[in-house]
Amino acid sequence: MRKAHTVSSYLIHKLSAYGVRHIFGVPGDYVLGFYKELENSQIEVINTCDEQGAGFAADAYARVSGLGAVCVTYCVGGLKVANTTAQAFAEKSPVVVISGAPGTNERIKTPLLHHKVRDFDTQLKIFEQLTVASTVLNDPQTACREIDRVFSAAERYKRPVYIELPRDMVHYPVIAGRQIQGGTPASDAVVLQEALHEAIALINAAKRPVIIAGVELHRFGLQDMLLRFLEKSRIPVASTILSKSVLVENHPQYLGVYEGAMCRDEVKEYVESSDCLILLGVFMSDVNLGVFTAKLDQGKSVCADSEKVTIRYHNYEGIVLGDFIGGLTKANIRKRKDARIPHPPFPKLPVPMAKKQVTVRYLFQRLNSFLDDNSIVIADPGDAMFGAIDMTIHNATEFLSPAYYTSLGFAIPASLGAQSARPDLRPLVLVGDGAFQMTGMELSSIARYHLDPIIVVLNNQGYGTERPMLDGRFNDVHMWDYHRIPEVLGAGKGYEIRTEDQLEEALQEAQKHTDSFCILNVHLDQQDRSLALERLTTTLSKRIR
Ligand SMILES: Cc1ncc(C[n+]2csc(CCOP(=O)(O)OP(=O)(O)O)c2C)c(N)n1
Ligand SMILES: [Mg+2]
Repeated sequence: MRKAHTVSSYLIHKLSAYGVRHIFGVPGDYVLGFYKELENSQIEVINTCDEQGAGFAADAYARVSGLGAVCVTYCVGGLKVANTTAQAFAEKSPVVVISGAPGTNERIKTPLLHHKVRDFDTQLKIFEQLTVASTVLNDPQTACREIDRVFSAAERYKRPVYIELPRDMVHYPVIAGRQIQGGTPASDAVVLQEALHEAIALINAAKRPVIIAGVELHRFGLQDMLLRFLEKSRIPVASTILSKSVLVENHPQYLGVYEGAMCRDEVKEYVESSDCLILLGVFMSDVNLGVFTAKLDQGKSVCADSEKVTIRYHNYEGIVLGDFIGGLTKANIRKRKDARIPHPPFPKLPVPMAKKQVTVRYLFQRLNSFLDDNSIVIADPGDAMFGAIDMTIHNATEFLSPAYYTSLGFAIPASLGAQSARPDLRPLVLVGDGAFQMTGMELSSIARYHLDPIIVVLNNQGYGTERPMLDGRFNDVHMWDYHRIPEVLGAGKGYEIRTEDQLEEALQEAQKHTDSFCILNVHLDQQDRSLALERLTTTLSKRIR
C-alpha cells in the first residue's frame, strides 16, 4: 500500500528524499498553511529577515549539499527571490523555489487580491524565465507527477525550479503514482568514441597539456573522476574563480586559479603556453576568463561541458560530461613526469606590525594562514572575491562565490545556508562594505540560529571596484560602525581594525570565540586594492570610456 499523502506532505516527502533538511524563507498568509506543515515535519524552517537572504542561503545550501529550498509568499516574497533564483540559474545551483499563492477558489472573476501584480500568473511567467522547470499545483490529480517532474529537472540540469502552491491545495489528498525516472540520458556511443579518439590523440601528441577544471565538475558530482584522471595522467590542473576549490588546492598537480590577466603570472604563463588545453565543465564567462583577457587557443583545446564537447573546431553533440571524462580516465593517456608546478602564493607570513595600517594584500596573506581544515571561505563579489583568488583552500568545495552572475549581498546569507548544511565547517565570510549594507541584516538570522561565522568587512568606504572605472559620489556608502552591530543584535563579537597587530589580536580571539558570530571591521585605504582587481578595472575602464 502506498502512503496516503496530501499535496504538502508529498512535497515535503520529496524535499526530504532529496536530502533537504533546512528550508529558508519568510511566511505570509498565502503560505502560512504550508509553513505549519513544514514545522510539523523533519525539515527545519530557517526564518530570514528578508526573502533575498533566504534565496542566497538556499543557493549556498544547494552548492554545499546538492539541493536547496526556499519558501516564500506570493509576489511580495516571490519577486524578492527573483534575483537569487536568476543567480542560481546562471551558475547552475539547484534550488527549489516554493511560493504560496491565492487559492484556486479565490481566483474566480479575477478579484483584486492583495499581492497580485497584473494577472494571477504574473509571478509564474517571471519564474518560467528564471528556472528550468515550473508548475502550479492546482490539480490534485496531477500534483504528484508535477512535483516529480520539476525535481527531476532540478537534478538533471542542476538549475532552480519553481513550484507554486495555491493555499487551498495544501491539505488536498493526492495519490502518489509511479515516480518519473529522472537522471541523465546516456551518451550516443558512436559520437562518444569518435570524440574520445580525437581528444586522446591530441592530448598524447602534446608536449605540455593542461587541464582547466570548471564548476560543472562539482555540480555534476565528477570531482572524484577528475582526481582519478589527474592521478593517471599527471597532467597539471588549474581552476577558475567560479570553480575555485573544485579540487583540494594543495594537490601536487594544482597550479592555481587561471583567470586571464587577473591571475598570477606563473599560472597565466603556464596555461597560455600549453599546447593542449583540456577544459572540463568550464563556464566561458567574462569574469571567469579575466574579462576576456584569457588567451585560450581553440585550435589547441579539448572543451567538454554538460551541453557539448568541442575538440579544436569540431563539435560533438549528445555526450554526457561524466562519460567523456570517464572515457579519458580509462584511455591510454601518456603519463607526464616533467610538470613544474609554480610555488603557491603567500609562502611566508609577515610578522604583524603595531601601528602599520592593514593593506588589502596583507589582509589576504594573513587570512590565508588563518584557514584550517574546517574553514569554508565565502566571498562576495568585489575585492573580497578577487583578493581571495590566491588563498589556498584546504578541502574541496570549500570556497563559494557567485563569480559569474556576481550579485552583491550573497556572502552573509550564504554563510547561513552553508553552515546550516555543514555545521562542521566554520565560514570565513569576506564582504565589502557596500555588499554588507545590502544583506548584512541576516546576521540577525545567524544569531537566532546560533551559528558562528567569522565576518571580515573590507571597509574601503564605498564601491571600490567601481571607482577606477568611473568615480563619483555615487560610489560612496554611508559609514557604519560594523563592529558595533553585536550591540544591536545582542549577540556576536565585534572588532574594529586599522593596524596589523589589531588584526592579529582579533583573529586570534575570533578563532577561540565559537559561541556566536564575530565581525571584523577592517578599515582599508579607499584607493587600496588587490592586484587582481587592479588588472580587471584597468581593462574594464578602457571599455567604458
Ligand atoms: C546587487 C548588485 N548591485 C550592484 C552591483 C554592481 N557593483 C559591482 S561591484 C560594486 C561595488 C561593491 O562595493 P563593495 O561591496 O564595498 O566592494 P568593493 O568594490 O569596495 O570591494 C557594485 C555596486 C552588483 N554587482 N550587484
Ligand atoms: Mg567597498
